[in-house]
This record gives sequence, structure tokens and C-alpha cells, in this order.
Amino acid sequence: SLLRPLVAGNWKMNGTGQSLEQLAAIVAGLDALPASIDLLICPPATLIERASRTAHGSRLLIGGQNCHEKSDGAYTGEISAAMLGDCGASHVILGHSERRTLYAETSDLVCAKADAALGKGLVTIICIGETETERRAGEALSIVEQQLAASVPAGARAATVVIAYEPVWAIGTGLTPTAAEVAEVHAHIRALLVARYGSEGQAMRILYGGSVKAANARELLAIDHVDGALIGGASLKASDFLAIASVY
Ligand code: G2H
Repeated sequence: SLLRPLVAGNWKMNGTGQSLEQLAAIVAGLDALPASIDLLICPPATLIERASRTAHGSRLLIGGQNCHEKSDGAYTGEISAAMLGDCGASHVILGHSERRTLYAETSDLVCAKADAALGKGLVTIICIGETETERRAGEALSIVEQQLAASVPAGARAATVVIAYEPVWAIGTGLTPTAAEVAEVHAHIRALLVARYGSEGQAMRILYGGSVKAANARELLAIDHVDGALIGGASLKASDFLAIASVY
């Protein structure tokens, strides 16, 4: 990667107070990793404040996995961008395929959430990616293009927006695309970002996500325009997460 890589963990709906032991182990392992990469863990919302305390004084960043598009109000059960920031989150994942599929989040909604998050100073990681059916139909690039155009705010900047390409069929399945498939999609995303945002698009990081693990990280992270990883299952154990980050 020509850009400063970001290695991000997405704990999804996993973790209680006991999981802070894994977080502390990640913090303890940071010194062995190159200083030239950014590291982020996105625990469930209930752990963000405690996770921030555990990470305090270290370079481990803490983020949320979702936020609401409104700043406050009668939205029972929802969490605003300001609330994430208040708990110590600096980042938020938005538009993860699980949110798009299971909670019917559209790209327009993801874009509204991104605007809300950026407005509160959070770095937003915006996820896009095709389903297996779409890939088989030869639509991977066009789906990614549509999602990118509609999900990423017009004013996106490289310092505050990160794109995550996660082919839906690779998420939690153990399947990963070939290096050539990843390279093709990432190069396409890069071209689209540059066309829309110029030099900001050149500097915007594009993460790969979907069944990243220690065994495949070296190959995936070496691909052009793969500027880091979004890691689900393999981010739950400190040793796995550190092993992936250590390929840099
Ligand atoms: C994709 C990824 C993390 P996993 O959802 O966002 O999860 O690494 O478990 O496939």
C-alpha cells in the first residue's frame, strides 16, 4: 500500500467485560508492530467506554459499528454519533453488509449516517460489496460503483473517510476472492474515488474485508490499493489480530 495502512477489527455482536482481556493483550502487543500502521478495534457499543479506557495512552483506536443518522431524539434503542464520540470512539463502521441485509440499510441511509458521523468528528469506514449472485452475474464492479456513489458523502476527505470492500459472499464464510479479483475491485474503487474526489480520492484508504485471517493476510494486504483490512472473526482473539497486523 502506498498509503498508511489501517488494520481494523469488527467485533460485531460479540464481547462482554471479559473481552477487555483480549483488548488489553492487543495493547500489550502494539510495541512489536510497525509504527507505520493504524490499529482500530470496534467493539459492541456497550464496551466502547471501557475499551477506550483500556486503550488509553496507547495508539490503539476505538470505534463503533453503527450510528444513527439523527443527532438526538425519540429513537428508542439507537445511538448517535455524538454518543460514540462521548464514549471515546474516534471511528465508526457504517453500511456493513449485515446492516444492509439484516436491517435494510440503503446506501442513501448510509450516506446520511456518514454525514452525521463526520459532523461529530468521527472517521467513517463505509462498507460496500457485491453478493454472490451479483458476482456470478458479472455485476460486481457495477454494484460496488453504485454503492460507492450513493453511500459516500460528496464532501468526503481522505483523512476522515475510509472505504471497506467486503464481498458479501466472503464474510464469515472462510471464502476469499482471488488476489486478482481483489485487485480488480480495489483498482476500480480507486479510479472512481480519484474521478470524484481528485487527490483526496488518491489518498483515501480502501480496506479489504471478508474472512481475513493470519493465513491469508500477507497475500491480501500486498495487493495494490489494499490499504488495510477490516477483520471480523479473527479480531476477537488478540493473538490472531496481532498476527494479521504483523504482516506489515
Ligand atoms: C466481514 C468481516 C468483518 P469476517 O464482515 O467486517 O468479518 O472477517 O468474520 O468475515
